Amino acid sequence: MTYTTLLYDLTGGVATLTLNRPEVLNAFNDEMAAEALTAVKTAERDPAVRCLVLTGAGKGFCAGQDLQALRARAAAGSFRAHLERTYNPLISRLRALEKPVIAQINGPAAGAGLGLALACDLRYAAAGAKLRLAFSGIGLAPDSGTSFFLPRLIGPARAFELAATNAPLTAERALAWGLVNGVYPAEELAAAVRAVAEQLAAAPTKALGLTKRAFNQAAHLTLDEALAYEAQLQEIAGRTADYHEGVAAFLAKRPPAFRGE
Ligand code: T3D
Repeated sequence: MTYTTLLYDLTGGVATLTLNRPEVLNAFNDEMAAEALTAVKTAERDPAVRCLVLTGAGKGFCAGQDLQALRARAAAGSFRAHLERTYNPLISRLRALEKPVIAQINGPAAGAGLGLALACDLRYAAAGAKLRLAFSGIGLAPDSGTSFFLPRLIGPARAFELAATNAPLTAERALAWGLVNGVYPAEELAAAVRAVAEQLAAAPTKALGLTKRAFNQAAHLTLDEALAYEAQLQEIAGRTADYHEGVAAFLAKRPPAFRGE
């Protein structure tokens, strides 16, 4: 598959999707949204992919919707139709992807770009990187899953404050609030993320996928429902080759060699 607005690399079980419109801080046009969805589906289908990293080319992670493109289509179509065609399937597919997904936030993340990062399982940011909801800055309401993820991650009061004031959230404060998992000097970020990604790519992929499924479901289950669902998922995990390898390795006092099967 050839992409024009992003780069896609697969090395050592880690797929890296790099948004590649650096002149606009990797803001989304429709083509990039479509290509990002294709790349996520490719990572989903390819058994060689055992971890996915999302990042941006140049100085930014992703500045959200390209505002030039937004203005150009303002007369033509509804927001609703656009969101249903672009960001909604992307965010939804990313969240449902049963492999670990890491956001490598190398610079500003705003609007739908922040939504993209929030839909990932782990977030690591460059020191000084700024996160901004951005929607109220242009008179819009939150979309791209930000209204779902942000209050759950940092609480409704902090989330509303960010949404209403459009204040930037620094990577350092995001770390203190539990929104990102780590902050590194910009020049060390890629190596730090790569180390985590390689560790996850060597993990029992199916078990991690089921972990995501469990966490996603648990958000709207009662305890008893969650317990029943866990038992159901464990039945699936217990039939994987990696489960047998994990137990065998433990008993043989050797490190497990998980194959993601
Ligand atoms: O139906 C629908 O599509 C609705 C969907 C909405 C989803 C959304 O994402 S809405 C939110 C859209 N995004 C924004 O409003 C963010 C706008 N950008 C910013 O607020 C700032 O650029 C940042 C906080 C992201 C970064 O600030 P800073 O100071 O680091 O960079 P900058 O100088 O503002 O931007 C650098 C360049 O990127 C600049 O171009 P230039 O002057 O060098 O030629 C700037 O215009 C361009 N740029 C940044 N963001 C966008 C953009 N160009 C187009 N669209 C952008 N979103």
